[in-house]
Amino acid sequence: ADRRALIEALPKAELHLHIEGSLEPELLFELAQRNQVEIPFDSVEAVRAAYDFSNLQDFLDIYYQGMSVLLHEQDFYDLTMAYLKRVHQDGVVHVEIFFDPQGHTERGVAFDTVIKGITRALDDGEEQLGITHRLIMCFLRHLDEEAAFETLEQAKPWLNRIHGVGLDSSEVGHPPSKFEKVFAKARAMGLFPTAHAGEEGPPEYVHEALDLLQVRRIDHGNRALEDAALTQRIADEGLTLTVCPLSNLKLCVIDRIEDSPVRKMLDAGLRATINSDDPAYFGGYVNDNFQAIADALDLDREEILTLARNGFEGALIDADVRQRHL
Ligand code: ES4
Ligand code: ZN
Repeated sequence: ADRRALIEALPKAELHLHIEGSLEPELLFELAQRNQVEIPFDSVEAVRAAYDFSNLQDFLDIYYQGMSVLLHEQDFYDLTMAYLKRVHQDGVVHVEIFFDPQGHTERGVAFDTVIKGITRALDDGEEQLGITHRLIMCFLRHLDEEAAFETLEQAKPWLNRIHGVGLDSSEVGHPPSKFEKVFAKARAMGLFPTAHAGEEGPPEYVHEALDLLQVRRIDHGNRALEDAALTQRIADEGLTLTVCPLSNLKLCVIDRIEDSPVRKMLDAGLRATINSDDPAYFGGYVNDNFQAIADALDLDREEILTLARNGFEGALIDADVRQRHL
């Protein structure tokens, strides 16, 4: 009970959040009707019942299907604003949002439609709720590198609004090496590089993300712990890991929250952060993730404070802004 009050009161940053994964069944239903898109569910309850996954791919199939109701700029605005209003209640004051432009351009929705809606909501969220933001554009790793290059090209007029590039979707079989050239170009354009690595994929993929993509943050990173030298390197380089406990549980990356890598990461001196990933699909926003991990690992006050502080230390914000949060 004491823990809950502490978690709720803490100012927090969320660094690993797919905006398309914040599409709640209620809004999915509303947008399906508004846009007259057919979905294979006849109630909000039926949608929720379908959210039972045994691995990452199971989830991704439903996630891409859910996106199909997002067609117009206003839809992306409503999606993003709903997320900001929800996390405002959780005490989140800074968000770094992933978006998957290829999940939309592949369906014929223009890149500009997507980013206009998202950024308009981010601006309104900053003004109305005081939540600061960064936007990170992800490449879908199940698609080829050429498609990623096209996406990077489409992002060019928006570089004042996009701070980083990420790599997501089906990990196994799509190693970071596949995207070495496009990440080099993105870095040369001034974009901060991060990648999902070691969620389902082996430690070797985390090595590749560091060596070939030169990422400065690792999304998930669970399986990096299987390699002691790699773990030491992540600690030495002071890299941030964006861990998602409820996501790991829902996608069967772990069997129980108690098996979350967060305890080992903290003990190894790694900068672990707590995030929700795809909260509409995984059953919880940031505070739910903090609560689950704090209870399961019996975290004390200092450990909870460290996890929250790590979010600001790993954030893509200027030193003076960071200092104000710490
Ligand atoms: C994702 Cl949890 C996760 N892993 C990889 N790609 C993703 N896209 C959205 N959520
Ligand atoms: Zn993710």
